[in-house]
Amino acid sequence: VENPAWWTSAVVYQIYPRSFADSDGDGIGDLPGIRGRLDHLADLGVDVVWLSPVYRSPQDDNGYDISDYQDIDPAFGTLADMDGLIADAHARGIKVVMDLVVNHTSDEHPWFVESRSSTTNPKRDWYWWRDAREGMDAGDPGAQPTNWESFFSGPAWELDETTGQYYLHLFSRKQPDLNWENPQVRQAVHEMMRWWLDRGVDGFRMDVINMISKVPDLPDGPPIPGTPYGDGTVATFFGPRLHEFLAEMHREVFAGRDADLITVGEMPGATVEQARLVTDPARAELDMVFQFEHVQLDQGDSKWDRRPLRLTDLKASLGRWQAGLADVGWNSLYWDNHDQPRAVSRFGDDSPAHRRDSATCLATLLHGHRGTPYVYQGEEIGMANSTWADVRDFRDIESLNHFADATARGQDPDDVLAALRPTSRDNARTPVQWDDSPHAGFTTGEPWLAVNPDHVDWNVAAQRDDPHSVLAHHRALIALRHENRTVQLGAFDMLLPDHEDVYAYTRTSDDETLLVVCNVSGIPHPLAELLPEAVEAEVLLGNRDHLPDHDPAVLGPWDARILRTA
Ligand code: ISL
Repeated sequence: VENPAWWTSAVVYQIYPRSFADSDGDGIGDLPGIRGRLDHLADLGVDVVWLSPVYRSPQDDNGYDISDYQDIDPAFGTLADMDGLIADAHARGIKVVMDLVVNHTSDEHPWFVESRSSTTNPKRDWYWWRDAREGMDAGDPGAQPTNWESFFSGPAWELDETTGQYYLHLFSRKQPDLNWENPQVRQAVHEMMRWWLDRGVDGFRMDVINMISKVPDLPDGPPIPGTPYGDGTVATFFGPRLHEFLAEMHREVFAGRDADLITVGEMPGATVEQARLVTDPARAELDMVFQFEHVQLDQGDSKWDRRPLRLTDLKASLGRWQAGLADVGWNSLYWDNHDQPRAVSRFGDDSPAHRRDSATCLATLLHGHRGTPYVYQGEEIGMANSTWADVRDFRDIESLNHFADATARGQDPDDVLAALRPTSRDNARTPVQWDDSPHAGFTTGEPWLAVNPDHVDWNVAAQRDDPHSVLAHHRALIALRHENRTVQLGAFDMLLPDHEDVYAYTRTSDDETLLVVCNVSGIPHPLAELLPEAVEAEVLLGNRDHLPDHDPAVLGPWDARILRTA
């Protein structure tokens, strides 16, 4: 690569502002809270901060339902706070990326308020309005215009009494989908994006951006067994005009300034081939995408049904993405975000004996790949899934809707609760654990979502000066990416594809070969037999080499090493 983009050596840190740091004691994290904790991010060494939405919002989906794209929600602060945050971050060399949620707005956005007011309103066509299914009356069971299920349970259509038509909402009924077929919609979005870039924002993470183009006649989807619904994703994921819309956005918003920016599109259902098109620099669409294959490998029939991850499946998947985007395009690398349960609980082992080592092992495995790593708040200290005694402990609309829906359909509430515990998005959303004080240093008030009781042992303050902490390990991984060109750009080759416990690969550049070897299990494995060249190799970074029982020839439980073999 001649002139690699700056983000090929960058690490991004995701903040979920609601749960990061509360400055005013209302129990909700806010922008001044973030400003007060920027030194933690500078100390970690991240290059970019991505903020989940802070725009004005009724908070039906914690800000992913926006009622004013050009204002800050009072719960988070003001535009002046945002300007101050951008300035403070820039002063530390940290870029700021905003979440761009433009597949849908809030139903309280003035655009939708106008659109719903009459069938002849000039903004009627800014959203997807349809009559009841032919031959049926509006409001009749099954009369929705298509058979699609919303991602948040129930039908994807809501009848609006004002005009007797239905509107489309792939997510909650308070998140109506914008109609990107209408050029006015696209222009309004572009204008808003330019306004933020002019304000100093350094890029966007684009929420479900692969859903903005729909198959225009909105066909029914194939039936989903056991439900009255059909799968609408065939008509809503990667629709016919997606690439056109992204290229147009690039021309209208990013052209001329994109060298300093970073754009990442969240794309559920993305295949390698689609991601390759979207991230091919010659096509000028986006820099990288978030794909979901690797976080669905432990799913059964639905996201509420979990089975153990088979490491061989993970290797096959991540390996295919590494190969597919090797010459063209770029990967983003993540385990955790605000929608996923905590990786250390899900793919690692959060029991006291293995929590530190499995958290550092997973981080090493991920950060060694080619791509841009994303660290989700709390991941850097090994935050784990929380404890949920009762359905009333949850706050997430997806979890609460699922509980109501599944129990209404006759499932045993205890079973539904048991399925929610390891899967709920709220596992990712408990407040950041800054210290061992009653609310973990997150707030002086009552937190909006209970702090994980384990914060007494797992918190930033306890790890900051510990050279072997999960935090210190992340710091080292980030520093290594900054200084090592092979980590940034070296070719990726998977080793031992059939081994059930050991994940190993090389990264190769003209100068050197790095070997990353991770024991993704609590059972020791004979490294001398598996990869003899690893035993004597120079250790760039290990997670267990300080332990008295460490043996270079044996991979201990959750042992992870980055080695230089040539
Ligand atoms: O069900 C899914 C698709 O198969 C999910 O992956 C879903 O599409 C994904 O979680 C989308 O998430 C994003 O958009 C949502 C919001 O609730 C999430 O927090 C956000 O990350 C709606 O804006």
